[in-house]
Amino acid sequence: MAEAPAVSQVNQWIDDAVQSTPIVDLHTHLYPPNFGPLMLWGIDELVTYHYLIAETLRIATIPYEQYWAMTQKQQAELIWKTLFVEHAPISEACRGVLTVLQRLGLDVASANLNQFRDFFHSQTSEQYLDKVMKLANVRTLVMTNDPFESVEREIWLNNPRVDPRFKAVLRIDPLLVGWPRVADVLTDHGYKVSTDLGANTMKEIRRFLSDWLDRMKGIYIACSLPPSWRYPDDSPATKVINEAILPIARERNLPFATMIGVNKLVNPSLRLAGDSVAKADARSFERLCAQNPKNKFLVTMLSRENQHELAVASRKFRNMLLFGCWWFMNNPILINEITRMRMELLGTSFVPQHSDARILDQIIYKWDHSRAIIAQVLKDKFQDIASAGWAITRQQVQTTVSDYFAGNFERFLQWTPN
Ligand code: FIX
Ligand code: ZN
Repeated sequence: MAEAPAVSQVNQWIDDAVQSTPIVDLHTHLYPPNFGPLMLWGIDELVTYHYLIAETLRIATIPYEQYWAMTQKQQAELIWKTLFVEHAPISEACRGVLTVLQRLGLDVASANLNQFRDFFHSQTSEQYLDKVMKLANVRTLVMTNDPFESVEREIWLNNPRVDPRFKAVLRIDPLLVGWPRVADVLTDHGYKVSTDLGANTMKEIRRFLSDWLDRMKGIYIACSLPPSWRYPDDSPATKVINEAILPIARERNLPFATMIGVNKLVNPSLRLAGDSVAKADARSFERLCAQNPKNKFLVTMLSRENQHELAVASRKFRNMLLFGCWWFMNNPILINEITRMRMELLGTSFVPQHSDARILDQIIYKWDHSRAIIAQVLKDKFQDIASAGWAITRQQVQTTVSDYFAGNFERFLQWTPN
């Protein structure tokens, strides 16, 4: 009978694989240095991340407009004083800043914001990108590229060189939830559309999608959807999905990614920090998969209450790939709960995490924190099968981690639904 490896040996294999396997980060808001103002990095960006703005303005109860009138330097100093000096930085978003500083080798205990600033001022964006991707052990950053955002649109219209470590994604929320306003924008951009959503308009929306997928070399089409989203129904969203997005996605064998459950701007005064969450309708997503078997779908949902039914739905539809612990789910307690549930329901066939990083430095902490949790869950799951007599091999551990961190997503991109 084969000698079973010791628990400590298996755990070492897991730690080695989790730390050494490069990641394909399949949803971020990051950009390469030549995208200018869109590439965010450094301590002042880290500290003024919208998660920390929301946490600060609960405590520093200055008028919202007073905060927005500050310079970013002043905003960072207010946030630092409020969340890191006057109070313990124990939230996940605060802890993340500390992890980044620590992994960069800075004197975290000094709590000296200006000293940290000196380090970042000594970096160039190009060298810092290399440093951060190496520290985070991330090999590919999948972007979120919005042709309705004027600064980004201008950059793309000038045919920018895209660092091969970055992959583009066509993000099209206004096409689904922005009617009738989006018709004027499309018209201004040279697409002959009307709010009647007739055949000619659908043809023009397909042309819009094709133009931008070609321009960006987009690897999937993405949107976020509110808790109220239903499919199918008699809304413009269903018509655009059925007559424009899905035909183009099938034609190009691209996934359509739906990120479901965000309540936009429940507090507009917080701007990007003003979004919230509510339970969405997973049945609508199941119908999207069931009624379009020749399409493939990436999916993540924002509400904790949707996670179990979504994992069960994933067992039913191989044309969907479940990914990540999105946004308000991206906290250790929920990453742990959901990753365990997904491993128990889906085994190796899902993508446990994405970073959703908006500031480059964040991939260091978002992946450090998630790697530690994923490793612990794997140790428990492998120990469970070892206890049942299974002979675990190093290769099996490595294959599992490689699938989670890159392989499942990359194979899904290649696969044609049959
Ligand atoms: O819709 C999205 O891509 C969300 O991830 C963002 O809008 C959100 O602000 C975010 O960055 C969450 O982590
Ligand atoms: Zn995002």
